[in-house]
Amino acid sequence: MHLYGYFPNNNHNCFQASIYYFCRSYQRESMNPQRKLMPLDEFTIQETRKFKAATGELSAILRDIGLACKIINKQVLKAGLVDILGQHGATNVQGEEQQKLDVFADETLINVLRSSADCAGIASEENETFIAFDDEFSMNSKYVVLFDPLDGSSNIDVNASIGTIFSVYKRVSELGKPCTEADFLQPGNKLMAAGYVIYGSSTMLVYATKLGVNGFTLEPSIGEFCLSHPNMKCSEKGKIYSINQGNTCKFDDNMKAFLDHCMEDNKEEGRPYSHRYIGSMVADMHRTLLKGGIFIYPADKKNANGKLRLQYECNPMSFIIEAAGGVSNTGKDRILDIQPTELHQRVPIFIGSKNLVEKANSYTNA
Ligand code: AHM
Repeated sequence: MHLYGYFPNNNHNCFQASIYYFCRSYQRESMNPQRKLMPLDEFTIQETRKFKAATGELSAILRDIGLACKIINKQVLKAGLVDILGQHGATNVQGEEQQKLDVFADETLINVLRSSADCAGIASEENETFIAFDDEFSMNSKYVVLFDPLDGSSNIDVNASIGTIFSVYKRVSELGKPCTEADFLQPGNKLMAAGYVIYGSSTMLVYATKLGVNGFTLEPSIGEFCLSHPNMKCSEKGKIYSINQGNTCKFDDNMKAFLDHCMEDNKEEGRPYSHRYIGSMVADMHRTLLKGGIFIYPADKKNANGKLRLQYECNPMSFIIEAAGGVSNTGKDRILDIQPTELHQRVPIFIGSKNLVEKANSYTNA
């Protein structure tokens, strides 16, 4: 197309022409009243209408989580500018150093959910025990929320993507009373919804229910998460493996044999596979969901149960990946069928495209 024709005088250079053309088309798009943006809230309300008995409480919780994550996002974006980076000085229940943004994210989610009328209590990776909200509205709420407020926080200082992971259970304790630990120790197969927010080159909220997985990109000009990735599917056949390969010396022989398989030259099977590892589960899982592949955090000689937490990381991600057609297990057992016995328990995880998880399992179960 000859862009010069768009200008009153024909002596602009190509760069100016591209900018002009971009602005014109952006203006046309954004001012077009026919253009339909589907905000998160509207989408969840429409989904709720598919169930006769639905009360809208789950939609309200997703809206609250979305709101808290927009506040966290604002702070994550500012992190390089203000003195908010670095260690907070305290350690969490896993003995890890907390960073200031972890604390901010944790408090933001707790405060937003506490003041909403739809959440009976929360459990957070950053806190030793759960919190039961004891006001009248909360005690009559059906749902509890679990979250890892800022996963992959060691990546904050290097400006790599980090995220918030959340999950929602229907409580099993009596309504009208404070929620109990049993509400938070339910297996993943009882989840009502789970999702994550990735704070990356754009900010996205991805959440799953049994109806499927949908992704929403934060549109900064209106401050809304808008549907951008409807009905997400995890490819059945992946070609990317994601693991902290620096730990190989601690892996058992079966695990090492699977890694050798990934690195082997085999043209018919498209190997060697590509290796990608950010060290931020949300970022590694987001890529796995969009492009296929396998993410592994296995048991090793030092950690018999791996590193990642069942309730805050593995269950929500497994629920999302299974809802998108993928597979998730410990190398042997389905993650979602594990009965948790404690709030902060860890499990090994093999998660992603069917072909790769099954192949890895053929090694781990050999
Ligand atoms: P965090 O809770 O301290 O952020 O740790 C969780 C993170 C995950 O996001 C990531 O997959 C994993 O730890 C990386 O661990 P490693 O550095 O051992 O590879």
